[in-house]
Amino acid sequence: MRASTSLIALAASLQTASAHYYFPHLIVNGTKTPEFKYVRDVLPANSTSDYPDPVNAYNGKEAPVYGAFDTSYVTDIRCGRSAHLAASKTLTADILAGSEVGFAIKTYIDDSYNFGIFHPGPAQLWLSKSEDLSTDLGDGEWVKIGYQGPNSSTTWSTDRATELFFDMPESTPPGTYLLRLELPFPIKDWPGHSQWYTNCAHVNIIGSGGGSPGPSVKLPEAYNVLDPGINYEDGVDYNEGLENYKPPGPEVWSG
Ligand SMILES: [Cu+2]
Repeated sequence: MRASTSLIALAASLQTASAHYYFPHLIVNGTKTPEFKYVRDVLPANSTSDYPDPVNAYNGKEAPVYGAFDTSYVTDIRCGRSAHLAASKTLTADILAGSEVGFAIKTYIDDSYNFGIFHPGPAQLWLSKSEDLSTDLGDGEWVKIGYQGPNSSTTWSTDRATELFFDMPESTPPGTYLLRLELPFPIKDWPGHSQWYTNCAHVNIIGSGGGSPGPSVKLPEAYNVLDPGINYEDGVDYNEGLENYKPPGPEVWSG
């Protein structure tokens, strides 16, 4: 009994320390594409000096970026840690407007430590039109095109998911875009410590267009540490009052 109890405790601590996650696989036409082929590669947290959690022994690519939107590493919130450095080597995937597009998870060690998305929170998908993906810093206009929030007052639709799927709006104007997946892990009464799991793919949208995507915002300027979607308001918490949860950012444009 004793051994199994400590094994459970060990598993729980590993889960907390090491089983963070990232989303290096774009899913197009039902096919999971190779790691960081169409998604911008990111730097591991232990490669940067300003990472605010030096006690975490597992500071790889899966480690979150923290939502202190006023610091020097703030651009990491857009596409992941130093992802702009990988812009020129990231390939661009063709996506048919109106089709389903997805992202698949990866965790730090291997799939036996894959607990899926275990930090409760929403998933949001964003597009930013890009003239040149190889140099784009993500500092243009962003439009939210997808949202997966709570599915009851106590649970999240993203809970334990290993793949997330969205519809690319049918009237999206054709062209090249940054496609950004974002999973904030909101926090309560600890501004600046929300955790952000974000990755960006390079995509070329094909279709007849005709839509006018909007409203658009700049990221992370559209965010505030005290936004109730990031820092829970009274009555809302990880697993309660979720019927009142409002995600950060503008409303979804669905084409
Ligand atoms: Cu965590």
